[in-house]
Amino acid sequence: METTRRSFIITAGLAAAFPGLAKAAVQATTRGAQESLSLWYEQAAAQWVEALPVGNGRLGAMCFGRIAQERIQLNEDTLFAGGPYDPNNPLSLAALPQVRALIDQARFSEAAQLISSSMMGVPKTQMPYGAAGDLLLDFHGLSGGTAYRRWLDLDTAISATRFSDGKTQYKREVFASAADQVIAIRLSATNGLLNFDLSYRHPLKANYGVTDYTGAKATAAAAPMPWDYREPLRASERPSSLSVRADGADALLIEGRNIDAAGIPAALRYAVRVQALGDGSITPRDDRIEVRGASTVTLLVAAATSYVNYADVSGDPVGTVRAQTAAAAAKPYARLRSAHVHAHQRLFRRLSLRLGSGAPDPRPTNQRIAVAEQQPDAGLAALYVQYGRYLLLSSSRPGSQPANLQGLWNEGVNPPWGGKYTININTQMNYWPAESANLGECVEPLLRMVEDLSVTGAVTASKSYGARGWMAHHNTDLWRAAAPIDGPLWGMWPCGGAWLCQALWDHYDYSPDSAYLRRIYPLLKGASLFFIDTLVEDPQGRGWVTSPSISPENEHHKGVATCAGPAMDRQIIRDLFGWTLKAHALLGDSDAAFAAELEAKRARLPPDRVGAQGQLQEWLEDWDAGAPEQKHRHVSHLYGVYPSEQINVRDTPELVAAAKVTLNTRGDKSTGWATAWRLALWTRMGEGERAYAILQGLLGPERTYPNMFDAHPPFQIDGNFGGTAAILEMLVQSWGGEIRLLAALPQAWPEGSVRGVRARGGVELDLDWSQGKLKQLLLRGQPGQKVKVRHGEHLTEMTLDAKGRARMQ
Ligand code: FUC
Repeated sequence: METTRRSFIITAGLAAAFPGLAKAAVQATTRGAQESLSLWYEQAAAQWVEALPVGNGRLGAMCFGRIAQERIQLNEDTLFAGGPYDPNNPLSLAALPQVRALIDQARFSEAAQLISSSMMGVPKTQMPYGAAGDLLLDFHGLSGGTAYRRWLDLDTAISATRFSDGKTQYKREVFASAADQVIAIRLSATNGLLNFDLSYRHPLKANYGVTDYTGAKATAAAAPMPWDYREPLRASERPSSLSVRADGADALLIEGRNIDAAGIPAALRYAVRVQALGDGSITPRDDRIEVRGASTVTLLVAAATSYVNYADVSGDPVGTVRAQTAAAAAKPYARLRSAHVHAHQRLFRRLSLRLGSGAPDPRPTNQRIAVAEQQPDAGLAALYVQYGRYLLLSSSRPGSQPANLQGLWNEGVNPPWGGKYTININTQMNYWPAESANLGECVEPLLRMVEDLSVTGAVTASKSYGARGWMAHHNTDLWRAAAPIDGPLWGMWPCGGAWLCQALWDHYDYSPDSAYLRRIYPLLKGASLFFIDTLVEDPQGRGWVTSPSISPENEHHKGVATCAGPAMDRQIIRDLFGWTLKAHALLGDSDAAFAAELEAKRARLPPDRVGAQGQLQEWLEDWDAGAPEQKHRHVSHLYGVYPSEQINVRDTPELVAAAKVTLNTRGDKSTGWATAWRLALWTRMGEGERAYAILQGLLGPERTYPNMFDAHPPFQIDGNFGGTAAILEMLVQSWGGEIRLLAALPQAWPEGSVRGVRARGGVELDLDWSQGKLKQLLLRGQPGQKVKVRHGEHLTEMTLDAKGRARMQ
C-alpha cells in the first residue's frame, strides 16, 4: 500500500460510546486489509462475456486468451454511429398545452398519443455505440497447451495468459495505458519461438437474438449468445469503406468509417494503428504483419476517431494514432509498463477491503460465481467491489467519455439499447460508487457531458418547452441529444438532466472545493431554471408538478405511463433545488429573486404520500395496487431512499415503512441493475440480512457472467457499479450529516476491514470489525473538523486533530 498510516488521537468520550472498542484494537492497521485481487481462469474465453476487459477510460480491449488464435477485441469510446444532429421536434411546443390539458382531465392515453405524434425526437432513436474491431493473432503450429491459466490482476490492471506446449512456455500480457494512450500487448516464448500473423477484423453486427431485454426470467447462462465463437475468425469480411495496409516497416494502419443510423449520416472517420516491435523478423504484408522466429514481441495499439466534440468531427485520427504509437515505441516496454502501473495504482490503491479472513480462494473465478448463490463467499463480494472500482477507472477517466451502458466494452455495432447513456437510472448508477470508493476523479467525464447537455439541452428546453435553462429526457448519446426518444412510455420524462446533477453535487459534497462548486453552479442553476419555468399547478391544488411526465417506464394503467408529478420527479426536483440553494448561498450569488423563487417552489412540491396498501405511492394518485406490473424493475419512487436521503430511518420512519411495503411487492429478483438498486435500498434502510440475500443473487450466475460483468441480461455494466456502491454502503454510510458505521453488516461477515472509504465533508475512513463489532476507526479530514459518527444507537461527535485525524478504539 502506498498510503502511509499516520498517527492519530483518541477523541474523548468515544471509548464510552463504543464499548468494547479499546480491547479489540490490535495491530489491525499494520496488518492491513487484504484481498485477493485477481480474476483467473483455467480455460480460454469461449464467449465475449468470458473475455477479460482492460481500458484506460478511452481505449478498451477484451482479451480472450485463445491459444491458436488470440483475439483482442477493441473499443474506442467516441466510435458511435451518426454525426452531429438536432433531434428536437418542431411540433413539440405547440402540442404542449394540449398534452397538459389532457393530463389534467385524466385523459392519459390521448395525451400519450399526442406526445407520440408531436413531441418525440426526430429521429425517435439515438445513435448506437460501436466497436473498433478485432486484432487476430494466428499462431503457426500451436493448437493446444498445458499448464494454461489466464487472469486479470486488478492491482496492476494487466491481463495475462500463460501456457506451455510441452516444450515452450508462452506468456502474453495486455494493458491499456492511461499514461501513454496505447494498448500494449507483450508476447514472449521461453525455450522456443513465436511465429504468427497479425490481422484486423471489422466488427460484424452482434445481433444476439435476446429480444426480452427486460425480462427478469432470462438468465445469463441461458441467454443465447451468437458471439460464442469457438472457431477461428476470418479477417476477410469487411466493408468497402475499410482500408487495412502496411504503414512503415513494422506497422499496420486501419482506416474506417462509423455507420449511419436512423437517417443520421455517418460523420466519423476512425483509425487503428498497430506497431510491432521485437526480435525475429517483423514484416508487414498487405493487410497483415508476419512475425517469425521471435522470442519477444510488443504490439502497440492506438485507436482514435475524428470526434472533437458533439458538434465538431474535424479531428485527425490517422495523425493521432501515428503519433501515439511512435511515442510509445520510443520507450522500452518496461517503462511503458511501469508508467501504466503507476497511473493505475495511484488511484486504485486508495481503497482496500477485506471481508472475512481474506485468505485466497483456491477456485477459479468462474467456479466461485457458479455457486455464489448457494455458498457464502465473502471474498467474492470484496472482489466484486474492487472489480467495480477497476471497471470505473478503466471506463471513465478524466478526458474520456463517461461510462456508457457497457462502460467501454462492446463487441459489435448493434449493442443492446444502443450502448448509449440511459439517464433514467443506468448512467447515474454507474457513478454511485465513485465518491465512496475513493475515485472521485472518474466523475470528470460525466461533468463534461453535463456541460455539453447544458448547451444542447438548452435548445430542447427552449424549442420544446419555451423554457429557460436546460434539460434532458431519459437518454443521451455521443452527440448529446436531449429530446425524448423511443415513445411516451420511455422517453417523455423531463428529469434525466436533473438527476445527473446529483453526481456533480455529490462530488462537491464528498470533496468540498469552491473552484469546483463555481464550475457546477451554472449547471445546477440552469437545471433549476428549467423547472421554475415548466412546473405547473396540480389542478387539485396539491402543489407544483411536472407535466407531462412518467414514473420511469412503469405503466399506471395498461399501456399508459403518461402522468403529472410522479413521486420521483418531486423528489429529484426537491434535491436539485436544495443543491442549487446551497451552492447559491455558499458562492454568495447576488440573484436573490432566483433563490426566493426556488425556495417558494420547493416548499410547494407535493410531499411523498403513503397509499392504501401502506406503500409509498409511485404517483400522485394511489394507482399502485392496480398498476399492471407489480414486480416492475424500476423502483423510481424509492429514489428518495437511495440514492437520495430524503426518506431515511432517522427522520421519516413512516415513509421507510412504506418503502419497505413497496419493495416487498416488487420482489428481490430483477434485472442486474434493478437487483443492485434493491440491494442498495435495503442496505440504506439498515436491513443487512435482506441486503445480503439479494447480494448473493447478484453475485450468482444469473446476474454475473464468468468475467464478472453484470448480466441484465444481457451484459450491462450498471449492476457492477450499483453493487459496488451498495456493498460499501453496508459498511459505511454517509447521509443526514452523519457517518453510519456497519449499519447493514450481515452476520455472514463477522470479520473485516476497509481502508480509504470516503464520506461526505471530505472525510476518509479506515475501519476494522471483528465478531460483528467495531474494533477500530480512523478518520482523516481537515484539522479541527467535526464529524458525527453513529454506530448502533450511539452518536458521537469527533473532532479531528491538528493533523486532521481522529481515532476511535
Ligand atoms: C432502461 C431499463 C432497461 C435497460 C435500459 C438500458 O430503459 O428499463 O431495463 O436497463 O434502460
